Amino acid sequence: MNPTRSALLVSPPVYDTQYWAHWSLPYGLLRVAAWLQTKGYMLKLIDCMEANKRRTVPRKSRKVRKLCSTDSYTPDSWQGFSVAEDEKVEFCFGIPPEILKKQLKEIQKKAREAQESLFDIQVFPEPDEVWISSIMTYWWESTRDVITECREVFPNAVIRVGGIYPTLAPEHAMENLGLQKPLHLQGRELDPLDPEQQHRDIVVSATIPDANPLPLCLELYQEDGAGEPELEEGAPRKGLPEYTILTTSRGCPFKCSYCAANVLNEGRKVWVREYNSAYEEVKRRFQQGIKEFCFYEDNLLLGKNNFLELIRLIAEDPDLKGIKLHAPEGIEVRLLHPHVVQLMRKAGFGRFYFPLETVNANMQKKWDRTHTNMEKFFYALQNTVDTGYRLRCQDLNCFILFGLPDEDLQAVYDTVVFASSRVGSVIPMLFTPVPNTPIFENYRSYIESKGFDLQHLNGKLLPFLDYNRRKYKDLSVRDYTALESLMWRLNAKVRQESFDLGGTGRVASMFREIFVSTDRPGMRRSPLFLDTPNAEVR
Ligand code: B12
Repeated sequence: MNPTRSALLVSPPVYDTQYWAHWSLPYGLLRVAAWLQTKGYMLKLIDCMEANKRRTVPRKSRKVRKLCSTDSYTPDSWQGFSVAEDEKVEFCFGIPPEILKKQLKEIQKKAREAQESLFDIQVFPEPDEVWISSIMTYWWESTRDVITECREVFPNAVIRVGGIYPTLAPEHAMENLGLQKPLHLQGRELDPLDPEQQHRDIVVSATIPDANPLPLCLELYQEDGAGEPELEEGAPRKGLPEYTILTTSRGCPFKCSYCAANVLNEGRKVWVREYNSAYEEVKRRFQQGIKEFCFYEDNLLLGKNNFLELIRLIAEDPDLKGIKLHAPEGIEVRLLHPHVVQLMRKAGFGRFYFPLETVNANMQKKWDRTHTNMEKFFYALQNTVDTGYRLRCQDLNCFILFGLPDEDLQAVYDTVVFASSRVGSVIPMLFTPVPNTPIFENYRSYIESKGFDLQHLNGKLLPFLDYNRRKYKDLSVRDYTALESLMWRLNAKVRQESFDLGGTGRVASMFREIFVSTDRPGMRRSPLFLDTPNAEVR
């Protein structure tokens, strides 16, 4: 018989130039927690990215990174410091490692006090294991720093690292995280009760199949408030987050050249979570005061019938009145048929995000986006408008992808102008090359020639700027800043009701200046250097 094991779960901070904390629950780890509970584990969570009521996280300047480069430095003082045009400040978002260390020591102190106490008090002990979820590959350094701190405070604990980074770059994780002779296992091979595994550090790739259908263990946030009455009517029970994440399907049969879905899910198969179990989770959480549910999936509508059954149950349930559903990841336009959109509206989806990405058919083809085209985009748009979503408001939004190697900058401008004339907001997505994807492999020699490690391959650091200079000789950071700025200016129409291209307003004249002043978009004369407004930044 195995004695009860204890595991400390950690969601690391994020080192990045920007972070969007609106939906940042570590839902993979919370699902793993539910699974470990079925194995009898005693658990404690430290979520370094836990957001406040305004859904933001604290940030602290960390270093200055030069764009498209491996160079970085820390200024003597941040007071009055401003970056050069080709630099960005990298922040530590969330709880920084040095504060985490204090929290770990506090856990240790309480555990030791409890051990020495004559009374039998239930306190989380010094953990046997530390389980760390690691998401973006270019955030790997904070995982390393969390491991360093955990190791220092709990030298006897073994460490498990899982999530997207260890799935897409397992060799990198094995070598760079400071683990001790780690095992590398697939999620399906992981057995927490196996004595052999219990004594080793482990890097885990891919998902843990038995964990995937489980509800998130949000109770780990409740430690100090569990069982207390509700604070105000309808508010989540003390300690519970205001929203939760649902994953009702995984995987995608398509193989867009920049996407890692096939690697994350070990192939092109689509897995669905049975709709009744998701419905039960929604009902239970709603009764506890959680009103917002966000779907994070590889391709939401692929498990169509299952998804439709779930939202039909939600739409028809009078007890779920007032529920808000979100899908901030982008929905495949091909599958947005009229009955699907109608049901989604009835169930509580307030906004749509279309992954338009580009209007250029050649680029679509080059990225192997075989399942989408402009006709399908118009189809989805029409269906949402017919269902009552408003065209010119933030009801309908589009992602635009740019910063890719060999991109056609004219096509990016065309896409921005086109999308902005059709939907409420255009959301700039600076391209991030993801290890283990076809695009990454195609440009590997350039990436290696620059000496880039994973942290340099963050889209916001423009890793392909130098590459694209082969085509646009005088391309500069300024051109990308201008492009992003243009998108925000065009989005201003959502807040200011309308944007008249021929108007005398600042946005309109800036816009004309760009288009009139250049015959190609890698233009030099852009004056668009205003602060970007506080909007969604991905
Ligand atoms: C949610 C999401 C987003 C959100 C992020 C929200 C946020 N605030 O963090 C939004 C929409 C903003 C977003 C944006 C982007 N994203 Co994104 N996104 C995702 C998505 C759908 C889920 C990520 C996530 O949190 N997963 C949680 C995981 C870990 O949970 P899980 O799968 O249930 O976990 C299982 C296993 O991993 C394992 N496990 C998990 N943790 C642990 C821990 C231990 C110890 C163990 C043993 C096991 C384990 O067990 C679990 C149960 O089986 C993934 C695709 C995907 N399917 O994962 C893409 C993905 C991570 N995104 C990606 C990209 C490229 C981007 C963008 C950079 C797009 C761009 N511009 O090019 C942007 C930039 C984001 C940024 N802030 O820098 C890429 C990869 C990026 C990378 N290099 O790592 C992915 C993989 C998409 C893809 N298919 O290629 N994204």
